Amino acid sequence: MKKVSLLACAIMLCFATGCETESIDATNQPSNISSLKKASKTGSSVYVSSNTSGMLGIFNIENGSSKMIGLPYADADGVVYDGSRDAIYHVNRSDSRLVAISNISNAMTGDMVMPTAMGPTSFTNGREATYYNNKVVVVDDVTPGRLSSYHVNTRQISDFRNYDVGFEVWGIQSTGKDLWAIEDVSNVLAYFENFHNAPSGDLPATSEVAIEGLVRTHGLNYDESSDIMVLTDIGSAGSPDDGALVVITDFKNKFMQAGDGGTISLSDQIRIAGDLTQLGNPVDVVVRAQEGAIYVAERAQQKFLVFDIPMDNCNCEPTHSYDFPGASALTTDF
Ligand SMILES: [Ca+2]
Ligand SMILES: [Ca+2]
Repeated sequence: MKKVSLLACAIMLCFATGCETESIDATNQPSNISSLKKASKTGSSVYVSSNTSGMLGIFNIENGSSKMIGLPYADADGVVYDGSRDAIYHVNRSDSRLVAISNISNAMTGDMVMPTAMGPTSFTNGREATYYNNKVVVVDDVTPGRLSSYHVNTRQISDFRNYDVGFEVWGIQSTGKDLWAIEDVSNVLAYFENFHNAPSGDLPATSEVAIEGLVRTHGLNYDESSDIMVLTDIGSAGSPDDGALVVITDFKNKFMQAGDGGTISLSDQIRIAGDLTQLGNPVDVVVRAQEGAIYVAERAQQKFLVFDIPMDNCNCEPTHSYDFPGASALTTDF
């Protein structure tokens, strides 16, 4: 990783973030969450993309520190962490390419990092990304939507496969060889069984389930260890204060019960919504039951937010709220 120390960037970012050093901890968790079986933990960082600032935020949830790293592109979206290489793969929307940035945990505030690999231009409107087994899948938010899969490492990113899924896509996540995807401008969650073995071309979803009460979803994250799915609801894209989070516990069973074409009802969801939540257009989310926390990229309010996982519907305040201009996507290294 090439570094150029940029004092100006650091000063600007202190301005943008207020150089917050608030501690992010995980106290007062619901008992059923804190008693979950502990999985092995690899890191303590949340990586947050911006689609306006040319900055990557790295927030440490153990000690509350944060770092702001400069990038040679202003507009970024999906970000994924590769623990085997200490690298991130980042959707560079300015140049419509997936890029790799290595030694990411050694980057310091004010550094300008340069990608160590850059993929081909095979998407035009990149959004979310997900990682599985040396491959990164990138959403191309065109109509109808596409998914591009790449072979990745820190030195090379090459085309692997391309899929036409027949609907506009925003959030995606691999769980093993399978893939979850949300249908933009709808309340529908799609599941592609054995996605990573499918050949290029038209790819219909294995099953599609509607989420009752959800207006328009963008982000999704499934925590396999606790079987919790969280979906974001941006409400109206033009309204900056009507966002929500939908938490679905015992998710796999509820998804199977609903079946293809079915619905997960409001009574099977926990909803975080209301004037205390600071949610307007939540575009990406990560849920980690081990930390009892939900991490959110909130685009309309331009914030990185952290919530406790609630037991019931609530108009909850975030436990932490950081100004983050252009917040567009996030991931964790744990
Ligand atoms: Ca909204
Ligand atoms: Ca994400």
